[in-house]
Formats: sequence, structure tokens, C-alpha cells
Amino acid sequence: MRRLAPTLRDDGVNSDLIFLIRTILAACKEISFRLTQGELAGVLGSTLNENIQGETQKKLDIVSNQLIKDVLLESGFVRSIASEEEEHVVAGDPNGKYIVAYDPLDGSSNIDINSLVGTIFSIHLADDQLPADDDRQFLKPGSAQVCAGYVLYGPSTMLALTTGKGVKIFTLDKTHGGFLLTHDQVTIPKDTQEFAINASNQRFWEPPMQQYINDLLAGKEGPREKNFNMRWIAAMVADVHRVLSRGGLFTYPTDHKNPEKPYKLRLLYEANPMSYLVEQAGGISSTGYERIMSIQPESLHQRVSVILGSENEVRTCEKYHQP
Ligand code: AFP
Repeated sequence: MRRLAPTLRDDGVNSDLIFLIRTILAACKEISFRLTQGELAGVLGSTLNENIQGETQKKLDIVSNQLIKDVLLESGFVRSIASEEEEHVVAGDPNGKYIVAYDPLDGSSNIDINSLVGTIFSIHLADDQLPADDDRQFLKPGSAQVCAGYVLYGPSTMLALTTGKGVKIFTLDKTHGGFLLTHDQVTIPKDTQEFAINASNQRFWEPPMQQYINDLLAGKEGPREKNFNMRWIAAMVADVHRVLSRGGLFTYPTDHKNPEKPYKLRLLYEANPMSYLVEQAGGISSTGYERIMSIQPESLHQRVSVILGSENEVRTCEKYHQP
């Protein structure tokens, strides 16, 4: 099986970006090791702190954020970083060519139950017209990304990556620490019978989503005239990996459970990188009303409604949202 760097060179990816991707993966390998060690590494459990999102920080949230932050700032290739765990943009190398937005440990509520978690990253070119510590560096639509990926820490540690030439999946071979190409040109089936949503929020959804989900649940006897299966892993990385692997629809729609927080998923370091991967694999990613990668961000930790996956199924869900 082919290793990461030669595979990306064959795709015409420049050596600076390959170096940056490998830099991120160096931190991810360490995160993978600490997760595997679990209690033995003393990194499970929560801290007494809350992050900018008002969420209790897990010890491994902080450790993972620091690991990635350190390697990015030392790389010489990164002008600015934005993280779920950092309130503001952190300036890196003034000559850095790239900026990186990342969620160091997505699904961290799964850590203490030994379930799936992951790291998500989104890479843009730096803006020479703006200071390195200016949040506006990151206020670019997802369509401007030059690279996006995630590392899923599961029974295997797997990297899904796109640089705009389709999606490749690599598997970490822990015998030598290399990521080997195990799935080339990943393609999401256009149709599906599987959806992922946190159904406990049903009473808080908007009517279009309530109706759409009701019709899925009605199965063969309902208007869809076929049965559907449901999954919910509570880690976007894992649910999206299933969509890339066998199709499906994943959604975290708007809800009015907390009027101050109508959306759950963050645009810059969850929705946009995942949307890039899904679109590059032949799927689509929408709010129900517009393409996610066309949204002009207004703030660093902006949240958004997400409906992504198999093209025909997302289109059907969008139709429920048409006036
Ligand atoms: P955490 O990182 O706080 O666990 O949140 C994960 C996440 O942002 C996303 O990965 C999941 O799809 C979603 O939240 C799960 O949300 P619920 O806990 O409300 O199901």
C-alpha cells in the first residue's frame, strides 16, 4: 500500500502542504496513542474548566489542543490557527503560507465511555492583507479551503483527506507509524436507507425537519415507501465516516431547545471541512436552505445547521424545507 506523501505528490499537492498535513498527523498519532492508553495515561475525565463554547473541557480536549497547536506553531508554515478550544485566533509564523482551523477532539463526550472521537482540520491560504492574529483571516467561505480532513480514532486510526482531487482514506500502520492509502477515490452512493440524527431533540425541531423524519420513520407504509435505519454516534467524525464509507444522511438541524444556541455544529472547523470531504466524494452538504460551503462566515465560532450525505436523500430533505 502507498504511503501518504508520494500519493499526494502524484496528485500534484505542493511539498509545503504535504509537510503541513504530515505535521498535523504527527500530533494526531500522539493523540491516538494517549487515547489507546486511556486511564493508564491519566488523560480521561473532565477538568473544572469550560471552553469558549461554555462546554466542560475534558483533560484530553486540552492535551489534544496543545499538541496540535504546538506542532502547527513550530512548523514555520502556519500564519494563524483557530481552534474550538481557543477563544481567539493564535498568531503563528508571519511568513506562514497557511491558516489552520481545527477541532482537536470532536465527540469528546465519548472519551470516558471508550467510544469514537476524532480530530477535524480545515486549511486555507493565509491573507497577506490581514495581521496574523486577526479573526478575519478565517472569515472565508468553505469553498476557499485548499485542504480538509479528519482523523478518526477507532479500532483503526484512519485519515480521510481531500485537497480538491477527490477523497482518499489512509489507515495508520502502528508498526511503523505511516499512514497507508487504503481507500482511493471514495464515492458516496447517491441513495441511502440510513440516517443519523439526535432524535431526543425531536420536539424542538422546525416543522420541515419533523415532517421529513416522520416520513422516514413511517417506512414502507409511509410516503417514502421504503424502510430506513438510524444511527447516532454523537461524534460527527464517526457519523460522517460512515456516510463516506457506505452512504447515508447525517443531520444536526436547528432546534429551539436553547433559544440562545439554535445550532450545534461549528461552521469553520466542523461543518466546512466535513462539507468539503462530502462534496469531493460526490455528496452534498446544506443547511436545508443553502450550500454550507457558500456561507460567508461572520464569527470564528459561528454555528450552523447541517444536513449532509447522499445527494438524492439530502435533496429530498431540502424539498421539505422549500416554502
Ligand atoms: P462534543 O465534542 O462536545 O462531544 O460534541 C460533538 C458534536 O459537536 C458533534 O461531533 C456531534 O455530532 C454532536 O456534537 C453530538 O451532539 P449531541 O451530544 O447533542 O448528540
